[in-house]
Amino acid sequence: MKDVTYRNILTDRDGAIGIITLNRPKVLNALSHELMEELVMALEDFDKEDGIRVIILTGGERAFAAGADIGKMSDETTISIMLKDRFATWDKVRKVKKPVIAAVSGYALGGGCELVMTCDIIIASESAQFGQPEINIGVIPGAGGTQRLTRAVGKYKAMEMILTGRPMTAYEAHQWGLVNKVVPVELLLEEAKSVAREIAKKSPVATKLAKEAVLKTFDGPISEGLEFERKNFYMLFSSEDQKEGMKAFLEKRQPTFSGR
Ligand code: DAK
Repeated sequence: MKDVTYRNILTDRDGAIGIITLNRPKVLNALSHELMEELVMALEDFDKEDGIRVIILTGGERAFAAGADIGKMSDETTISIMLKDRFATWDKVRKVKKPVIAAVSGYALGGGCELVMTCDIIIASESAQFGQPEINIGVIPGAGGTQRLTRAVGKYKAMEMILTGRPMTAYEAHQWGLVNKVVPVELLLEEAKSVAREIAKKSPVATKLAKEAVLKTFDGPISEGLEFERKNFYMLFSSEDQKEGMKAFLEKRQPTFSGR
């Protein structure tokens, strides 16, 4: 299959493995809409390509992704963000049928952590950090964080992370069941490939159906939860605290929240 030229991601192949690397290092791979559209295009292409059995999604050494692009979100209102319906692109990530392995180094925060959690297996380097810091900028997770993190680590740890905004180290994430394995940074991609190669030897139809069946354990109820989370996320764009929180981040100062 002919590769498209992307501006925000890189794609590569290694035998039956399709590799996608998020590539906006200057902003720690902040997930702009353009990046997400390219990511979905690459995922869908690998999903269709016969020779590819497993997909690896990775980022840079310093950051997998530090979240959605705050600069592009700070002026949104409840209605403007709702009408743009950017979640439609995010929804396509979880429609990929082939197994997707996340190989995570550095920051996986906010939307970055949410993107990781849409993957099927998570391999982390020792430097990885997982967190939902949206509360620090006056909003809440909007791309599945309240639902998937809670299912992965349980109510109490999820509450702590979502309410304090404090991230977990790779080892904590492993201990809490969010990541499958922690490896030294230089072995990250190799470890992800080794798991991918093992899966690639299995029947491709069986792996797809196995993935679909495992996801069924939360697809029904999770869609209601995602809808609920999304409405609350949109609603916060009517608050002064969202404006103040995002503005403060962009101006590199501490926010002052008024509760309005
Ligand atoms: N957005 C935009 N730029 C970002 C960014 C982000 N999320 N994170 C980092 N950057 C930029 C910084 O502004 C800085 O740019 P310059 O000043 O160099 O131009 C550059 O990346 C390097 O960052 P720092 O200088 O801050 O680096 P440090 O090592 O000091 O700190 C950090 C690293 C990761 C602790 C810090 O950058 C940080 O706190 N970043 C923000 C983390 C965060 O709050 N993430 C959650 C964002 S909200 C949606 C889908 C998803 C979402 C929302 C909507 N829809 C489909 C509608 C998700 C929301 C979020 O993720």
